[in-house]
Amino acid sequence: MKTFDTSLYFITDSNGYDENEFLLRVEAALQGGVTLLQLREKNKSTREYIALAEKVHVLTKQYGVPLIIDDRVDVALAIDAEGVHLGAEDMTVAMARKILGTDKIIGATAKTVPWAMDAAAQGADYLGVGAIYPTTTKVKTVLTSTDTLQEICKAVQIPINAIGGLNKDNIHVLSGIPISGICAVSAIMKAADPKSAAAELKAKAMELSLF
Ligand code: TZP
Ligand code: MG
Repeated sequence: MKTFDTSLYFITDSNGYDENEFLLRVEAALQGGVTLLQLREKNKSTREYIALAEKVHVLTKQYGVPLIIDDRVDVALAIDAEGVHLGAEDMTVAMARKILGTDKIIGATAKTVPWAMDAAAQGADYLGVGAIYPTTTKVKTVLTSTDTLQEICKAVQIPINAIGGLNKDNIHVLSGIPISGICAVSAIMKAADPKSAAAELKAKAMELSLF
């Protein structure tokens, strides 16, 4: 049975950390209450991606948090991750669904209403919409307005998460938009203490009744 909670969706970035420090930060974030975790690696070989994913999966399973693999359906299958996240340059959602079946979580990136509707029609389980703010994370993206985010929420029925430059001091701009959660890389990954950063971000979202 596929159950997932996108409310505090932590996306990792291992750049600048040795493996031990990276895994410690991932575990701290899990202790801080992240509800969904994406392993996002852009420069690793397939074998390295799988090796790291296996280690991260051991941790996520301990905390009962589903693990989503960025870009790579094969890596997700190889380690029996709970899902995959696909962008415009990745395999289509429909093709991934055919390969992964109905039990795996498939997320997609969407920056416009037509794009969101198309991903939902192809069988996506959730959408990441942004970047809401400029981001310091290495990514090919453009800004998405909160108006567009609002329109996407109206247009599709699957959970929608906001992403891009989000932190506890700016998520108030999302108030009143029926998102299901927020995605964060730097606000958690690069925090002095990822555990408290995750917990504080969650507390702020709750205080603002964002979802
Ligand atoms: N897609 C749109 S913005 C982004 C991705 C992967 C990066 C978000 O990172 P941060 O550090 O939370 O701004
Ligand atoms: Mg991608």
